[in-house]
Amino acid sequence: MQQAIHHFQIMSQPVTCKTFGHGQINYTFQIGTDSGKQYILQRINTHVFKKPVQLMENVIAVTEHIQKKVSDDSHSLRFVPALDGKYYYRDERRRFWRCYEFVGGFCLEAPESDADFYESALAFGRFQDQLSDFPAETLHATIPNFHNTPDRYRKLRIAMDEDACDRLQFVQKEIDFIMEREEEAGTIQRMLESGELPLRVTHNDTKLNNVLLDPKTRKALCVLDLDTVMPGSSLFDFGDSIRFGAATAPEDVQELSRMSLDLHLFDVYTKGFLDGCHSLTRKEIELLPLGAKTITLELAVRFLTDYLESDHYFKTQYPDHNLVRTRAQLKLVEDMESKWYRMQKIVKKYMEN
Ligand code: GN1
Ligand code: MG
Repeated sequence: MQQAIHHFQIMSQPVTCKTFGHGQINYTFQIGTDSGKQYILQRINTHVFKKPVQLMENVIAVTEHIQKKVSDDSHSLRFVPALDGKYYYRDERRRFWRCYEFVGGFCLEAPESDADFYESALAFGRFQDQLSDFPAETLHATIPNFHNTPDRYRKLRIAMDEDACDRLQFVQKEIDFIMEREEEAGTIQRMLESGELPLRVTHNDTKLNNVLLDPKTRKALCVLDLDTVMPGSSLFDFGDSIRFGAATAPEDVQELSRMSLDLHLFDVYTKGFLDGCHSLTRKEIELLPLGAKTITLELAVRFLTDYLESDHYFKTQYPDHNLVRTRAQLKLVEDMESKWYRMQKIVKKYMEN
């Protein structure tokens, strides 16, 4: 890694290097230099991201677009070119590196206050807003059909037909629940296809820990981890933050009575997201609750598919882990349904402001 940094156009001498953050996929290092300037050096996990050149094309196009819109350098990522001018360096072992300027800041694993959650909403809302005039169709789909919910149902049906490890017998209740909601679950995808909803640039990993916060003010600086940036619906970015951050229990909680939607946090996030993003259409705002419900149901479908296919996609810690996750997500869907009217009321409140 000390070798890799020398292949980037940094103007000063590297003097320190330590690991940075808690990323599960890429390998991330913070580099200090003799001028005081700091950099982040990352090695991309090419088992997960099989087309790293396309991935970097997406990331660079998106960050350059954002840079034109912000006045402060710390409000967007700034990648450093390699010596050959490309925004990556491939070492002799074909490992794939990239580098960006580090302006300081920290990330949180869980919100410590409403204000933290609000800041993450603001950051993801702004991200959506800054990219509202970006031609989404020019981006590569780094994972095709990632949030195509009907396609996720199709894959579940294949897994049911194959029933590779004889687990179908244990999940009839879950399958019934999922199938009863199939029609509604396809709504957003159908509206994207018909043009009723705009295709936008979406982040696809809108968890709190992907927001860089200012150490002094705790205000959001910018959004990190742009590896899954792809064309998609704003509703799913909103929805995934709710699914993860406004739930009262972890996504793999066993005790289902602990899992519900925290309406207060839903309110906080909705306000932040809309404060940050003024370019959503009326239809998109109206459908925010459906975004939260659909992405939660879709993830349940993905967990259940993986369970039936003997757990090859998501990392599992015990044999029924994916089934436990499925049930927790379905419980959250059920709870959203029971709070549907109140979710819509919250959204309406901000729509009229
Ligand atoms: C995966 O690895 P992580 O936690 O960033 C998954 C997401 C799921 C999430 C559920 C590329 O994300 O879509 O919501 O697990 N990412 C990919 O825990 O499949
Ligand atoms: Mg991630």
